[in-house]
Amino acid sequence: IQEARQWFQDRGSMRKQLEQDSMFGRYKGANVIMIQLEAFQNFLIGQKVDGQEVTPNMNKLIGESLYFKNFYHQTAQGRTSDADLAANISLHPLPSGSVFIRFAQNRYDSMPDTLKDNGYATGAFHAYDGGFWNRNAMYSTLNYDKFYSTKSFTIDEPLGWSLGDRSFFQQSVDLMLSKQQPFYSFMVSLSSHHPYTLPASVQTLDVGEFKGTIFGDYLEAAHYVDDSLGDLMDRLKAEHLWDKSIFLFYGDHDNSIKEWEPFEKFLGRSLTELDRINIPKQVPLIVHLPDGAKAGTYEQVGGQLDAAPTVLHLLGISTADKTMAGMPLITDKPLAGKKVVFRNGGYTDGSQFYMPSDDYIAEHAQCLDVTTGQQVAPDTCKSGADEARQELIASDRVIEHNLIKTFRAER
Ligand code: GP9
Repeated sequence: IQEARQWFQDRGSMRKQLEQDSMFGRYKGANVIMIQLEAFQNFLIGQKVDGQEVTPNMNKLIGESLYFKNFYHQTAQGRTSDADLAANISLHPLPSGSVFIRFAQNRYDSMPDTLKDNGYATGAFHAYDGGFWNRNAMYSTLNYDKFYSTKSFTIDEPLGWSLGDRSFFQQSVDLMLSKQQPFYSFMVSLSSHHPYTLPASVQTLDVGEFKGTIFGDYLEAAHYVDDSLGDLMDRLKAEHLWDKSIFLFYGDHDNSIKEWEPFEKFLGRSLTELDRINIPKQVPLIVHLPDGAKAGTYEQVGGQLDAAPTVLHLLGISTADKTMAGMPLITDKPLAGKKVVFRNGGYTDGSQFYMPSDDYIAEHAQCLDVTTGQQVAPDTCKSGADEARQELIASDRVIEHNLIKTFRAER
């Protein structure tokens, strides 16, 4: 308990120091609209297929937003629920199972709970069975005012597992409009779920040589999601919410397509060792600030655990005493030495990338220099790997022993 307490106190002190930063509290009182996009990987951004942009709306948004191109998902077996845990609770998933299912009764220092304490109306939106990934129980633990599951939506655009994202986003805005401001709305999309087959009526991209393949279907689904997101942004502008809200989205996890050939064809090059690590792990993080400030493409590494600390930093809500493992990414200066830690014990700090052996990526552990893409002496990654292990141990202890309850009792 003492070790875990100390680890999180140290992390909280690091965040405390950043409260001097000019971005801390710059958007105090803004609404927050955060979207978790199903299986949405970073390699799609800015790419074309047969001359057509796959993500035209996102590409355009990047011109007026912060785009983190070295942003990683940190999920494990709990997939979508792990991404939600990482982004809203800033703790790591466990080595097995889903925290949403195994530890839904714990206390957590979550973004919805923290925002509610600060006067926000909070809502989670996902047009599917509320029991999936145990969301009903977990969202009640996280203290959302309301979880809008499939029962709250009219299925007027049946697609894939449920309601199409286009209608899902629009109906979610209808629901948001009935809320007091400021609000926090967390939306979880679904239309780009494996195996990605959408009806011909919504396939508007000519995927050429990928037609009839799962990779081609994935591109179609991504294009549909991008288009739905474009409609959502137009609607938020029309409703005068756009310039009153921090709007951000990230991908939840990889697309489970475990062959490299279509990626190589799509990207028009053979993949390096580093590509094979990065492609399945990188998801986009795009953040639009109410005044469009700080637009640009950022090299700073980050991961899903950084989402909640980033948003709370912008709102000027201290996370110094929160049991969160992430760090704010939107600050005056890039964070020196910032690491993204993965559930398998791997990490990257933007200079090195350490990956333990993995059936899919490589047979042996790899310690790569990110600039050259070359293997370096394994010892180069040793201290980083030790720190990654400490972070995972601290996070696991908190979850497995419900330590936030203990820590809160001590406050
Ligand atoms: C279902 C959705 C899918 O509610 O979140 O989760 P996944 O299968 O991607 O983990």
